[in-house]
Amino acid sequence: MENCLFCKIIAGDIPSTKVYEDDDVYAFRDIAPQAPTHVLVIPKRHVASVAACGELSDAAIAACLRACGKVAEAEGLTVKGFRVVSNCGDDACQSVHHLHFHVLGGRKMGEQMA
Ligand code: DGP
Repeated sequence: MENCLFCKIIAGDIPSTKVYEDDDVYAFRDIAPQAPTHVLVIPKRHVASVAACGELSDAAIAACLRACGKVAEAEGLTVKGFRVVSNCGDDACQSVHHLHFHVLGGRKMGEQMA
């Protein structure tokens, strides 16, 4: 989608540090990491958020979640654990309106999720 930051990253118009890619998914390091490992997993097809997941195929949604697990495995997070977060809308402070899953790990997370 025009004027979408993450669509530009997928297209290579804005540089990113790629961690994983397949037909449906692109994953790259967050520019402002909030944990020792902080990777963003995004569908290549533009949808705004989890609330718009109905616009994605079941296969594409599954590919995103599968990719979160693959990234966590590749980053060595599966032994001690990791967190997957998707902010959706203003109350959740979503700042980029292209569905994305934060994969966070490498340290003990806070017990509070919000
Ligand atoms: P959220 O607040 O949930 O919408 O998360 C958006 C994330 O996107 C935030 O953690 C910072 C990250 N981000 C914003 N701009 C860029 C960028 O140009 N490159 C990369 N790699 N990450 C970005």
